Amino acid sequence: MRTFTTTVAVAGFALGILAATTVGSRADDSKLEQLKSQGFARLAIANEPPYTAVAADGKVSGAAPDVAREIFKRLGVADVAASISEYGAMIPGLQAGRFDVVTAGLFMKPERCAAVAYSEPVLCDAEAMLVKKGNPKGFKSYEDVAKDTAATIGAPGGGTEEKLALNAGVPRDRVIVVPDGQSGIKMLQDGRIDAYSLPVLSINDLMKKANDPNLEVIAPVQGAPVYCDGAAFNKKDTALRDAFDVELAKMKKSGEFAKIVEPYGFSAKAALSTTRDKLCAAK
Ligand code: 6CS
Repeated sequence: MRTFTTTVAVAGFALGILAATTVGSRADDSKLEQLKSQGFARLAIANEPPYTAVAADGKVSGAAPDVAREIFKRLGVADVAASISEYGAMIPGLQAGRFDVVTAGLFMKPERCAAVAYSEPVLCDAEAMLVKKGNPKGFKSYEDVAKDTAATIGAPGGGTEEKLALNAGVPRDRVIVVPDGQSGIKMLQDGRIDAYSLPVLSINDLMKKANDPNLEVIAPVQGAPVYCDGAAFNKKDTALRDAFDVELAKMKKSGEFAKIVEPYGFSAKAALSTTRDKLCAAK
């Protein structure tokens, strides 16, 4: 009886897997079909130029959305619609179905790679700090901020720089969550933080716009890795991610990828020189 039961159980189990796989792959493929009929893909962005930007008229630009818009167009999805999110809310929002993809410079790290389905690399960058002119506290690394018991550092909530500062030993109460670039500049100018940390290209963009001779850029932050982002998809949408990667690879090969990202200051070569697997395995 037991054999019979086992046999039935095994058969049932195998049928179940087959059905799930079929349904899964059908569901997987239908995500692209759903976006095609929807007419747009919902992007999560942070509005942090040159990675992502929303103009006063609502127009979305920045290297990550521009690459995504072009790839979705090639996949038959006519346009993209973006909503602004804090970095720390992007993955939960993606998992909850509030976005179809995160295209925001969300850097690949093992814990994020476990939570989403990343495309191959798109935008790479080192880390920077904005400080008062003359760098009065002599910051070169996140460890330097940790050692100075009175120092505070601003960083995006749930962002890489917040994590780097905490991991370097800066206590939680000295890592200040900063909602956006303009607030970071203001908090630094008012002396409410001693440093503001973002990736190099974001800090340079803010510095140029602030046009304040009393500020200084420290870049790269010593000891911090060069990170790369990818477009981040829900783990159940790997067929859509794979289709995205096919078009991304073609654009990298043809030079069209470089034509989009390099005017923003990003190096196409940096993205071509690494892979998702390498970045997701990095310690
Ligand atoms: O991936 C991140 O967490 C970081 N990426 C960018 C583009 N800006 C700040 C953020 O912390």
